[in-house]
Amino acid sequence: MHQFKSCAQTVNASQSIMFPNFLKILLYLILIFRIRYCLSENNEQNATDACTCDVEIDVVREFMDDLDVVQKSGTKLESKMSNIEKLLIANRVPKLPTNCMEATGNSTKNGVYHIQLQKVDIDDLKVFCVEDVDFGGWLVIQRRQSDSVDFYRNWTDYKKGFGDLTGNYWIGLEKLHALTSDCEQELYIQMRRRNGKEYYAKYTQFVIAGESENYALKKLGNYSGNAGDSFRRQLGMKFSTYDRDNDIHTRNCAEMFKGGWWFEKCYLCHLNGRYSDDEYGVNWVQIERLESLAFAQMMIRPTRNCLKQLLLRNLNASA
Ligand SMILES: [Ca+2]
Repeated sequence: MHQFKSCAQTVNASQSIMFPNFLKILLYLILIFRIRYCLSENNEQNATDACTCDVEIDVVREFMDDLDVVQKSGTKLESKMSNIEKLLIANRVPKLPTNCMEATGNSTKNGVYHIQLQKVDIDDLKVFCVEDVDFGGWLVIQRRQSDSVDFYRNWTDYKKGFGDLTGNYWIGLEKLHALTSDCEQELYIQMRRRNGKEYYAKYTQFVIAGESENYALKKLGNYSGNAGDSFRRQLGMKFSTYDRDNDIHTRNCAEMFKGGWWFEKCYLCHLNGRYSDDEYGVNWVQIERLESLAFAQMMIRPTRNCLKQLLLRNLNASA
């Protein structure tokens, strides 16, 4: 009996769709043979433990009938399942927000919030949101404020991200690509010199390519601010680290200037340079050519186009 039960249990409905007829007949014969054997064995032994073979025969017949039905309607069933799957994917409503505009909601506090990044399968990503700059909703992708974190790192580190979310921080190129390629973003860069004077540079678009294009800086849109448009020079450049020289200089810019960046030959701005009071470090040439900044913070926020897209997506999902 035990053998019979385990045999019946191992056949599942999905396998049965493709089950060839002769195998089905063979299985049927084997099952009937085993049940009959079971019945005769029980008769001989006049077993006191009740044999449930009659019940099992009904179960097997029912099972075989089901097999027939499933096999006949197999194609229809598969097509229905595929439609349901498509509907589920199309209407996949995010459990968490996908940006700081949504994550912060009515809050006006700067701090750590939770978002999700479907593109890279991250269901719960902690991000730092800034609410007290330019109407808020900014997500921090990079920050320099001290020398506590070394930014002279290899490709893998820059790809994954490193540092402290509330301190010196690099979000990682893979996440940056996911954030900027799924929905249009704008960029805001805050900077402060050692004398305390503050600057900013804002760009209406910010798109970072995927790894297959070496995370190239693809779009910057239009500039506004008081820092000068030093980032424009790096537009179109691939990302480089000391172990991945993708710049257009004959030498290795990342090695020369101790950090990963979108170098050309080599830069008008480099916010991932060595944090020090050296001339070459965290630089924005149009603020001061030979002075390393005391503070730099890069932030992104969905553009109006992106917000419209998100609104439509949510409306479709809830319809
Ligand atoms: Ca080079």
